[in-house]
Amino acid sequence: EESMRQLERGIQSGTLCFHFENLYRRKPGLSLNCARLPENMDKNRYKDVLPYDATRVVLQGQEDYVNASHITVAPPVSGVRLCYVAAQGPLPQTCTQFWQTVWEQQTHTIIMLTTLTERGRTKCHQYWPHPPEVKDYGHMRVKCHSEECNLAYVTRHFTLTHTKRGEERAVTHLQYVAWPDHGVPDDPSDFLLFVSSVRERRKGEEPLMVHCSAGIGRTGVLITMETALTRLDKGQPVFPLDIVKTLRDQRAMMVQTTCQFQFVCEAILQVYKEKQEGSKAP
Ligand code: PTR
Ligand code: PTR
Repeated sequence: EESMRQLERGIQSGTLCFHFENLYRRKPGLSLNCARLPENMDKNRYKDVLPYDATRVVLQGQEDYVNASHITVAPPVSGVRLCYVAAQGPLPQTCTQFWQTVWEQQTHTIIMLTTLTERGRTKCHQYWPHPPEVKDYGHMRVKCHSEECNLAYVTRHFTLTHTKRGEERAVTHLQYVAWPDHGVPDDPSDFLLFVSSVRERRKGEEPLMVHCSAGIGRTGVLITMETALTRLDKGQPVFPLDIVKTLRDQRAMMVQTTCQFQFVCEAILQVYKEKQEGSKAP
């Protein structure tokens, strides 16, 4: 595969990382006005990580702001689009908006890529109750039924009830715990296993909710990885830099550091090579 040979050369020569560093972090010409309104500033965890007006998730009702962006990746030939909502880790004062987003965007899966604290600093508010408790966030009632851990991630099962409408839905929570911000996952194989369990949750074009602390670094890596694996499965060429550009056109700064980009590129190549070995085996 030509794109994989290019990828390997690009990693070895360092040109891929060079181009990554020269890619714009924010698409020129896109405004951030709603995120910057005085009444919305305390809904942003980081003052420098804001959604574009063009792709922000607009909530129903008067207060329509949440720090979250719609992300859509075009399908490979004969596939469906990959849809996501990329969000910041909720703050104590934005848990209601977070659950409202889950409800209104009709997502049944939340992917969390951060722990609640890292090196003594808060990265995300715990926006769910401990099992078997129930907690209300505005009109959203969340019940946590179960919590199971394996080596790299925690799976939780929630029931989300819209108390005004009396409707309920099952939501699954997958939390990857071995990945500090600005860094890369501790173990690429664990991470790849996690990405495959994420992929198993896909139902057509239903969006997955993905968040970390800022909703750009680790969230960008996960989306780039799932996109690349989906293309590899379909035998389509994979150009990681193009994927990152597509993401940054929808949410600024997706894939935050050069190390993260290098990590994704190497992981893609590793998967490709394992597939090749697999198909050569008798
Ligand atoms: N601080 C981030 C970065 O370095 O890319 C994002 C950012 C970039 C934020 C530019 C604001 C920027 O400028 P302005 O507020 O003038 O649009
Ligand atoms: N201003 C913050 C910082 O640079 O620390 C913003 C920030 C925080 C950016 C975390 C990225 C972060 O990582 P992630 O998107 O993976 O949570």
